[in-house]
Amino acid sequence: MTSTTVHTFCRYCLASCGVEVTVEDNLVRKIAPDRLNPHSWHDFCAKGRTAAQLVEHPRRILAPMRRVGDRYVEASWEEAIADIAARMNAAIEADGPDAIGSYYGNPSGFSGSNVIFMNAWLDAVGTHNRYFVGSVDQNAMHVVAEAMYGSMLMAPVSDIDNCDYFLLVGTNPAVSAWNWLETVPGGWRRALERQKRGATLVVVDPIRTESADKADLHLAVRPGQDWALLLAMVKVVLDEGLEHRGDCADLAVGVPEIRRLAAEADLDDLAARCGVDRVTIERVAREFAAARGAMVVTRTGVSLHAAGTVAEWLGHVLNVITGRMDRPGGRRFEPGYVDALRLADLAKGTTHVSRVAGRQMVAGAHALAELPDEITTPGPGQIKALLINCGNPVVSGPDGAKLDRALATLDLLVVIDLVQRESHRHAHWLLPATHWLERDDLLAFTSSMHDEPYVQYGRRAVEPPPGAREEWRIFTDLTLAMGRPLFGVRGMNALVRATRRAAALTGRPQLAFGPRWINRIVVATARKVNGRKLRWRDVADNEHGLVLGPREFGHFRAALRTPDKKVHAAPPQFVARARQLLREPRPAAPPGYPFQLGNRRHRHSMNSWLNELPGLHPAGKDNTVVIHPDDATALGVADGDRVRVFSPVGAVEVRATVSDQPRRGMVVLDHGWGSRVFDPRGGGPPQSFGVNRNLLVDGAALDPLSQTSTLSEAYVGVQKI
Ligand SMILES: Nc1nc2c(c(=O)[nH]1)N[C@H]1C(S)=C(S)[C@@H](COP(=O)(O)OP(=O)(O)OC[C@H]3O[C@@H](n4cnc5c(=O)[nH]c(N)nc54)[C@H](O)[C@@H]3O)O[C@H]1N2
Ligand SMILES: Nc1nc2c(c(=O)[nH]1)N[C@H]1C(S)=C(S)[C@@H](COP(=O)(O)OP(=O)(O)OC[C@H]3O[C@@H](n4cnc5c(=O)[nH]c(N)nc54)[C@H](O)[C@@H]3O)O[C@H]1N2
Ligand code: SF4
Ligand SMILES: [Mo]
Repeated sequence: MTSTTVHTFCRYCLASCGVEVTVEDNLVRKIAPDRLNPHSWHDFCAKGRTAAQLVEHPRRILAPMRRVGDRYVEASWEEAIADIAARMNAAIEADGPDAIGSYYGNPSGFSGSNVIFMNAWLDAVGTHNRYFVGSVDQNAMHVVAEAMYGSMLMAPVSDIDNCDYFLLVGTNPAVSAWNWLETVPGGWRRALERQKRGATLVVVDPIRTESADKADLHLAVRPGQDWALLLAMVKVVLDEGLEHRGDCADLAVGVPEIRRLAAEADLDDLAARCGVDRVTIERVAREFAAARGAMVVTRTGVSLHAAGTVAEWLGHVLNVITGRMDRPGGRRFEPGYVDALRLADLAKGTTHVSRVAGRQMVAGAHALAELPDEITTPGPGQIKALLINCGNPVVSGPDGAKLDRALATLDLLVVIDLVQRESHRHAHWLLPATHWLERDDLLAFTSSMHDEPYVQYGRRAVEPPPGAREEWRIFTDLTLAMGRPLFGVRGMNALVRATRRAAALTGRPQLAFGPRWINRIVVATARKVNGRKLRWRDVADNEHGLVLGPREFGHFRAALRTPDKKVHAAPPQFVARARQLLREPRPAAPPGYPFQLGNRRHRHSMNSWLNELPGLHPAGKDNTVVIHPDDATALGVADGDRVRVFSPVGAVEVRATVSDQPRRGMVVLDHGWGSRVFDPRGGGPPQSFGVNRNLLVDGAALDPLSQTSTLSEAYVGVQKI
């Protein structure tokens, strides 16, 4: 038996841990951290260690499967592509390109070729009905970056090793690792090392999380009210003259508008809104401004709220006015080897107002919350066929029951995934994808999110099952079969066919047009890093990955995409929304629904898609509703009791855990559970663990600026069963 070792990186989350995979006879025997990886193995976790369990999932889809009545039968790829192409073309001929919709989820971001070729197909079709995970995740960051820095992809990267004051708002890096829209390998460990050397860690979270437990100060903010907390801190900084004069005058425009806004706000009112006392707010603001290196980091705990964009914005404002941009210990701009901002500029052309809700796209897509009505509302532009690529929106998005009902009415639902999950139950076609262990990837477009200039070519460790295909191939074949020009560029299909013929004639499959071509072009046109031009050989020869040079400062200003090359500190739409929030009464629970529904991640969960695996959550495969002891007493609920959690749109029954981790007045139910895993090959009963807490969230409630669903501030009631 031959045993080989492959060095690659885990593509479950953006921590991108370098891994060493031991393979015997095309089977993964072991996955360990790759300690020779110079950048990214330090967050290595059980999800990466057990990654082969998804590869060998007993319910994995191994060939295209077509729905026949209430069963699925295997079909060839030729049949699948021909049928899907014909049905999509018929829908387009009858109703126009918007009859085709697509939703792509988080894992698509971990395959460069998936995203590129999916867009090639979308542009070929010409549909505006594009939906993606951003509206249940990071849209607020895109909206803020676009308005302040001129590019939705201009994500500032944390310079942890020089930081003296961490203000972490709505993030739990002890569990989630320091990632998403930035990759700071070992970020949490590095922050704790700084803390040992005297840095202060402040964690703002309504739950006393694993991260809050380690903090010097935990501010148990009222959910959804970070905007008030951050505005109060901005106010203290400006009122007390603690701002960075140089940056306020020279790097940024709009600081006078912020000053006016802050002057209109009252510190006691803001403190009452966010539930953090005024003295503490003043102290933190002063310490933050005085620290040599400091950063505010905001993430999903901020964004999944109605005021998410305003809070996200004010976090950036606090960094800007205290001189934290592009300075040691603050937030850098990492140019990476690919100019991702230029590519994002190219995508700016895609704008569209949605048919039913009448909203503009955000980050090139419409809000997931709009999808059900776009499927069920008759008229020109109604979605008749939908493709789900790497997504589970019934579980990850709001009011999954409504989306589920809508999906059932489609003429055609096509799913590309490894297994059939909750959102896929009405699928007409299930198309089997490959796992990252079976696929080569160059994640070029996230190169400016790494906290040092870095490149690694993610190699496959094992060959995929013969019936599985990479998404890029599926999208290319579908586009060719539909007879529409790949990338929307005339002549592309002829080129693809010619290269495929050449590949067949010469017996060299790599000649066929595909991601290899794109990767070579990306590397050939890469920008110089550290004065050095990247060559393909550098990428190919360094299986552990390659750090291209030291972290550099001084790229931020030149990279700004605003016309005047300044940070726009006070985009008028944000200021106006903040004024509106200031005028609104303090939020109160509606009658009958006294609790705010919080959310956490678990180290061993990846959104909705690994919980069922045997190696993860061995102690108990479900989620429980966590209730503060005082609230539990008032409800007559004891630890372990079964309770009903209900909202105006749904109800779930779960076990209660009594714990003083959450704030009083909130209950916590982890997302990602309650997603059935079906058995299209064996026909066995669906497996399901835990409950889908997003069934309780009303899809109509959105942050108006980013169209993000308010997944972390729904109001619910709790009853003992
Ligand atoms: N209440 C609440 N809801 C949330 C969140 C929250 O914090 N609270 N978090 C939100 C966030 S941050 C996110 S990112 C979303 C996630 O939302 P989604 O991206 O919609 O859903 P996932 O649960 O990530 O499901 C991903 C699917 O992709 C499949 N998959 C995995 N790898 C591949 C692959 O390589 N190819 C293909 N074709 N399929 C693959 C998996 O099997 C799974 O079915 O959920 C959001 N929802
Ligand atoms: N183990 C694991 N790691 C992951 C993922 C995973 O599913 N599992 N998902 C990956 C993905 S897709 C993403 S986007 C990132 C997300 O990374 P993070 O944004 O750090 O995600 P969470 O761990 O959910 O932390 C969010 C925190 O916000 C808090 N919160 C909720 N509401 C509020 C509020 O109103 N104000 C404040 N201040 N805090 C609030 C929650 O209690 C929670 O502790 O993690 C990535 N890493
Ligand atoms: S899932 Fe775990 S091993 Fe994989 S990249 Fe994320 S932190 Fe690393
Ligand atoms: Mo996410």
